[in-house]
Amino acid sequence: MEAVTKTPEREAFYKKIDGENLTALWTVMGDLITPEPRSACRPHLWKFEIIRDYMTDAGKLITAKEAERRVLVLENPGLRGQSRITTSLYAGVQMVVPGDVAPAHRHSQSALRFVLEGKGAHTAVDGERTAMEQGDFIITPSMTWHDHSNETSEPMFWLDGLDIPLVQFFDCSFAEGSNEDQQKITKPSGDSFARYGHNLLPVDVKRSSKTSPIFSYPYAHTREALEKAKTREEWDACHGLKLKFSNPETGDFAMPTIGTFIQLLPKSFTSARYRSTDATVFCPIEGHGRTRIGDATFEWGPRDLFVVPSWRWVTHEADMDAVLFSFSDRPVQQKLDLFREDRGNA
Ligand code: 1HN
Repeated sequence: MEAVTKTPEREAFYKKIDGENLTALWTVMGDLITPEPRSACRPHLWKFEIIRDYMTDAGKLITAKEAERRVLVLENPGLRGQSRITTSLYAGVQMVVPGDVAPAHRHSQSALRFVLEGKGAHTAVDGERTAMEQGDFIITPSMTWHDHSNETSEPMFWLDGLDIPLVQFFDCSFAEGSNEDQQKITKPSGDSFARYGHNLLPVDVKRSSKTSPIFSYPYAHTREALEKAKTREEWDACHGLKLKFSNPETGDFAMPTIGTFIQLLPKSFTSARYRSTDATVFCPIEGHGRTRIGDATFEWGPRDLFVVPSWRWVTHEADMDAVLFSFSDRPVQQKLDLFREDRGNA
């Protein structure tokens, strides 16, 4: 869309209507309706080792209880001050040290955890406690009570992903704290997986939640699925082998607002270029490699975090078998008929 020429009469008119909270569409239309996504979100990589060191400093400054959540927010360099890693999503790295209790609360924002380091700390969701291990993907559905604790002797680190900017956009944030630091445990550990994790569903029970009834997807299972699939050597040119975490009740994404994925890039694989409208946060958990985003190249290893903005060309390269967790707002875009992808010619 062409920019409209300025004339003194037009400028005077704009100034006059401005006082009445009016704007002439023809002065702003080109910024509203762009031929392609034009995002302020920038590609970026955070080294886990650097975050880990700062988190250790944070551990000396504040307890999880006082902080409520001891988290360093990953702020996209193009979106500073907004607690956003992409335009629609929030990400942070959380540390829970031995003896910590991150007190129970609940909110309308949905959260995911992807465990980066440590073994055996617990999160409780909706009356069920689960032990966390590296590579586990754990869901905290909207409005479910959740608290975290660490009774082990090692600090625990995980990636938090939340739909905070989406909820902010729709102005539907609700939150409350609890009088009890830790919620009452009403179900045995592993209950949600035992009920829903075996390709069987209760025949007559209708749940109303759009979030998967499984709240922990243990890495042991995820890794096995990838390893079994690897023997088939059916590599996708753009993604290697990429799977989505799914809700067994619907076959849809595990969470209504955030799509979560796990991906194996085999040793020496270089992907064909790919772009999509869902800006994506990646977290490698095994292996080393590099990702090219537009004309920037990011070298990554286990637990590093990087972000690919909407509609930027991406290629991945793995030096050894690599496993990458990722998440984006794809479920929302697909439901609104907005999602678009481009596989180059692959
Ligand atoms: C939250 O509830 C958690 O429960 C982590 O661990 C990060 C960031 C903003 C708002 C709520 C958690 C959060 C959060």
